[in-house]
Amino acid sequence: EEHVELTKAHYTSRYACLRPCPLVCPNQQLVQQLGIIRRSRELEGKDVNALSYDRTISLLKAYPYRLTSSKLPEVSTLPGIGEKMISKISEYVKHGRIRESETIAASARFKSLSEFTTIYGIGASTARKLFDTFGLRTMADLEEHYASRPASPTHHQRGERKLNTPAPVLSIPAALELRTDLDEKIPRAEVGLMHDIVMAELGKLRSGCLSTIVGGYRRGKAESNDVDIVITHPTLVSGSDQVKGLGELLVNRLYERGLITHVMHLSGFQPANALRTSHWDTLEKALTVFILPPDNSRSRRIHRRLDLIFAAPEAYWTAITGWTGSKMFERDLRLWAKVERGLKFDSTGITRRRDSKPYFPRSEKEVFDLLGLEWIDPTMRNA
Ligand code: DCP
Ligand code: MG
Repeated sequence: EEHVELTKAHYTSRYACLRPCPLVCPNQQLVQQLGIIRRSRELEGKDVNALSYDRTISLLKAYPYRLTSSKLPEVSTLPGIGEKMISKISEYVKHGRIRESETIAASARFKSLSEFTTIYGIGASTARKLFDTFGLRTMADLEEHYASRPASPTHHQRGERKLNTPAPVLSIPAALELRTDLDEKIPRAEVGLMHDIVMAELGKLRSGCLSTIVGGYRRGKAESNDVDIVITHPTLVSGSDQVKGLGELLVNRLYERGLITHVMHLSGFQPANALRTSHWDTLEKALTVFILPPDNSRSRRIHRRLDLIFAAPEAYWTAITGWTGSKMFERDLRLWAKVERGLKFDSTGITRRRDSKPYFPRSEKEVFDLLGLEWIDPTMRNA
């Protein structure tokens, strides 16, 4: 792999996919404080403002120097950092804290909304409704609320085509029951173990499958919130239902073996309200709850979130690139491809916009080459 010398052109680029960015940056504390404001904007439904915090945070994460007052002029010239952001950053540089972040973090509303949205199936708008309309404040309130009403499908499930699996759908009450498990981060070793167990089961159904663990794990995170695995087989015919078939076969096998306990979503279904820029693509995927097999060495078995993404061989490398993240890296990868290269990038492939000519990269390096991007190692895609 080629080594990229970091220059000013890298960290001042307007595209996150041109900015090598480590997991932990020299201004981590500032990034964390701005992250609280960003999260609050998101919880309050102010998505446009949340995105401008996202962009600022992403630029700061790639900024390679510790921020002091002498660096403020340079930071002010970073692309897309507006005056409001500069004043927050200056406040931090001067006082070591941001007043608004502290106020938000201490507010009861922020605490409740943050807690509610940790439950799978409860998004920001549902959380606000639970807080404002139903007056709920705590997890105990939430439990009582959902105990007294029939399990209604979460918004991902509405309108979805029928799941071809007997695995139960994870309802909000079920997600509430599993919350202490699902809140727990997954250490790298367990991510690897989960992958090996899943692939061993798949190997019994079909030999010769290929897989890559993607998401935060691939970017080097010490612990993950879920496990994301991209899977293909060299003989799968794209456009047929072979890819979906392989996915259902695996999910049903894992369910029969007691390794998958719930499924949230299966198939290439796209929620009607999915943002154009979100990671929803038309790849076949199964969003599931997984549990390791009983083992004498483990005193407690923890339910884990497991996402399985199935791709035809032509889409394998774009699926890997598209699911490695970070979110901002992916967002700007699509934007770069479109604006600067006249190409459409998503996890299912690369096409030329003017005539829809498809490209079939055979490695991740080829994905970068096709998009005209300098190679960035996955561990430096934490923009
Ligand atoms: N993704 C995306 N856009 C989104 C959400 C996800 O492009 N809105 C892509 C990039 C992510 C990958 O999918 O890295 C996996 O998403 P996760 O939510 O699993 O996030 P991570 O794996 O990065 O972190 P973690 O699972 O530890 O929270
Ligand atoms: Mg993940």
